[in-house]
Amino acid sequence: MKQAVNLRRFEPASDLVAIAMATPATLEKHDPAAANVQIYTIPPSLCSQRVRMTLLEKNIPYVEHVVSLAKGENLTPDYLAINPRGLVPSMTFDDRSLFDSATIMRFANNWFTGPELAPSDPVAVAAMNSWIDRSDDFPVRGFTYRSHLASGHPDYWRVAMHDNVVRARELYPEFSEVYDLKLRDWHDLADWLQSPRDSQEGEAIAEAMADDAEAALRANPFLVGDAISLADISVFILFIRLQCACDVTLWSTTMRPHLHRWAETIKTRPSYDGAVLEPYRSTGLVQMSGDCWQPGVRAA
Ligand SMILES: N[C@@H](CCC(=O)N[C@@H](CS)C(=O)NCC(=O)O)C(=O)O
Repeated sequence: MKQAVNLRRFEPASDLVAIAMATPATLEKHDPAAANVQIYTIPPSLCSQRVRMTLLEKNIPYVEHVVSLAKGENLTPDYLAINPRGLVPSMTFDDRSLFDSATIMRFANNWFTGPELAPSDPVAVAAMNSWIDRSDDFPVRGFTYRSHLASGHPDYWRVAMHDNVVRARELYPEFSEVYDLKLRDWHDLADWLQSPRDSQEGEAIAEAMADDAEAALRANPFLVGDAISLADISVFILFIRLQCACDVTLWSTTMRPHLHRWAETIKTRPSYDGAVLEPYRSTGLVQMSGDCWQPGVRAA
């Protein structure tokens, strides 16, 4: 049976991916200041938030390029040379490029000097990787898009993920394979939105993850130990999106108190402001509501 190709889970074999997946303690580290790190993002993208938060936690200086999905900049041959699936985020450093947020996070932690964001115990490393994979597999786009449609804001998504792709397919037929993959992905998302069962399943997965996180945080200050790791960054960025922007309440002062304490602690870190709030503020894409943010309407 032919295996379905997943647009968003794509890690071609390469030396950089191998470094990303290696056990951190065994690797020689490099000075990020000499590496000319550049990232390609869109401010509200959850995967971009994860990468920014990782780089900020590692004190890695970077230049950020905002890729306009509205203008289809992610679909041009130039961008496809950096990210063959036309997705954000991507990272370039020295003369190399790398994509997929989890791979970038792992690579940045393994390759560059700066605070260590992975535990040293191999069992805890496996637990960290499992948290990263679980947050990667979560159908967050469906939740975000559903909330976006409910907000009454213009439907930027259809333009970015359908109309622009159809146009790009006419302009650059040599890339039709990836555009077809993207159009199929768009139809899968549309089907998800029509399926109350899929969204109920998604909510059940979120609840199960939150229960597991509560148990882990009862035992330790962070998900896999005493210090913040890539697991916390991955899960926090997902949970804060669900909690603040998608009406999926995972914690409160009375519900899952350890998760609540953990989330409030991470919100005080400068990397949260730098990775999530500031990019929203600077593009007019955030509205504060209580101590939480809500995506706002895109500035004209
Ligand atoms: N597994 C990929 C997923 C990347 C992804 O889905 N990026 C979204 C933004 S969060 C995107 O580029 N969407 C535009 C599109 O689908 O064309 C990662 O973690 O980097």
